[in-house]
Amino acid sequence: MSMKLYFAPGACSFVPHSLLEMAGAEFEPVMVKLHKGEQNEPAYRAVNPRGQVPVLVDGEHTITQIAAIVQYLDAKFPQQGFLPQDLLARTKVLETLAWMNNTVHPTFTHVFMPYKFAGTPETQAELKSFNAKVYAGLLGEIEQTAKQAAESGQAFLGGAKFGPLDAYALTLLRWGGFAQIDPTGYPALWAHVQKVAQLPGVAKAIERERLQLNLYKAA
Ligand SMILES: N[C@@H](CCC(=O)N[C@@H](CS)C(=O)NCC(=O)O)C(=O)O
Repeated sequence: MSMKLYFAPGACSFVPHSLLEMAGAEFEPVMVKLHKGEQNEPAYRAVNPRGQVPVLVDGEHTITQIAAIVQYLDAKFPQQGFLPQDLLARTKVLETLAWMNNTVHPTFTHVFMPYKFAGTPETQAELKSFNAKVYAGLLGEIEQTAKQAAESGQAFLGGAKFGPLDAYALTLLRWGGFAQIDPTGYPALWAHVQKVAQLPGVAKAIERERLQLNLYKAA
């Protein structure tokens, strides 16, 4: 059965995008231009009524939400070891994945799309500056994870193999550039992200999305 991934360049859909490429999966990448509002058009709402990427379509099945897509791809490509086999190790990876998805990611959304959370320009400006600081602190937590992994000789954030935490960490650190956060201020994470970016499948997803890793520009 053929798969399709609806993605937007630089968005959180990079997580399943890089997993699919790492698995060498056959899939059709379908680009959704969020800046042009394509996610709100009826054609896309028919795919995902919530108007978000990523969406994975596998045959007649449509799956949304990174946490669900990741578990689906892990089961579909077991040889990749995207999630550890060991129950506790797997649970801890899912714990961090949930936190990245339900805490770190929405904090950035308050910086990038403050109009989704407040109506007045003043409140939006306050949301933006306040959450940029919160976001810098949350990236600091991921820095600690990367540091611990490096110090203990663990190749990837979730264990010995590349997985969703590595792809999400790359995405989240990259987003920091939009919030005036210098990625080099997180040395272990920045080193890890640069290493992950060179994995052939990840590099392929980066190339398709035309991503620049360091978006930071000093004010
Ligand atoms: N919890 C969702 C988050 C998805 C999400 O926030 N997607 C963003 C891109 S990173 C999006 O499609 N935004 C479009 C919009 O809000 O208009 C998931 O895991 O898939």
